[in-house]
Amino acid sequence: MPVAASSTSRWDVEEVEDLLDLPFGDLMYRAQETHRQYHEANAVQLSTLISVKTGGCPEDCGYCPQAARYHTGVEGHGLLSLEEVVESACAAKARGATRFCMGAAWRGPKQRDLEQMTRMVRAVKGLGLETCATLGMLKAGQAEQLKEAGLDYYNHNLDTSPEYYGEVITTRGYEDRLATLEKVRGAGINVCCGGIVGMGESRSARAGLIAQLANLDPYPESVPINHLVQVEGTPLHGTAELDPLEFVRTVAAARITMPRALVRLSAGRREMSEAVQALCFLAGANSIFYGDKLLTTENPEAAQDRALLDKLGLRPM
Ligand code: SAM
Ligand code: DTB
Ligand code: SF4
Repeated sequence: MPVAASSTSRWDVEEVEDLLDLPFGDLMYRAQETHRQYHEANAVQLSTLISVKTGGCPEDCGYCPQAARYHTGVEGHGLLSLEEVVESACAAKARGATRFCMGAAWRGPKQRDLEQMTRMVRAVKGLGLETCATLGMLKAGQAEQLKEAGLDYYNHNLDTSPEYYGEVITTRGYEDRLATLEKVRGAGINVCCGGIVGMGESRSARAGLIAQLANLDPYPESVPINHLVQVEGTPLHGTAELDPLEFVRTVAAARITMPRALVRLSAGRREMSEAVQALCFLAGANSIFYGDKLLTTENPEAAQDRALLDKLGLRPM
């Protein structure tokens, strides 16, 4: 089936489904074409994560080890000190990361929390790193305070399609997420927004997610594509494994529909073979989480990632 080369920025779900349905080689070819037109072919951006506040979250996201209501064995802690965060950021910079992403297991930050966060953002920015934060839903005025402190990116994921969303999360709606994304945009902060694949969703739900992301106006500067990390105790633990090539296809669809974005091969890399990761890079992924830990789960060791990039002839941006 022919897939129109889209010059418009609007993507119907069916158009994205048509992409996902392409013969694998054709899809990869399209993704490479787009990738090489808009990006340096062999450069990968490195972001390091830190969990500045872990566990005890009141939300019910079915994938998340940090939700208080699931018994996952995650050891929670309150907000880290400024010194602890700065120390981690320095270490990340020394390892070669260029972006430092601070995550907190909140439904949203209280004003007191936000003030602490602005101090952290200011300090990390002062080290010469790009700053990113993911703190949950924002209230009016909070995004502006973060921007003023020097926040470059705010991560807030749509996670899945609007239709599948209710199967995964009930304590906040799709509209709430879109409202936070608008506040981020409105404050002039770059948007980092993506989703999770492998939660038992259909191919058409993956198309629905990608279409939603691509139709944000403008589409996000940064698009994390996570593979579900199955954590015992969460409702999604035990979900049937997704064919890894479906994950690769989703990355390719993100690349084609959001040509200028950094597409990040995000959570779940530790459970992925090097061959699948290589296919994700071919599909247009040009960013990774770099460092031994994501928020609460393991990521490949930094040295192992450097070796992989080296083997593939990829160089850090
Ligand atoms: N609490 C804030 C929120 O949800 O907006 C920020 C932190 S939350 C952990 C950030 C994102 O991590 C989620 O939106 C989800 O996409 C991703 N995530 C959480 N648990 C995951 C898992 N087990 N596998 C893959 N991605 C996950
Ligand atoms: C995103 O899209 N993925 C990151 C980051 N944004 C905050 C988080 C992945 C979390 C994986 C599960 C964990 O380590 O707790
Ligand atoms: Fe809380 Fe975020 Fe985990 Fe949802 S994803 S339970 S909001 S920490």
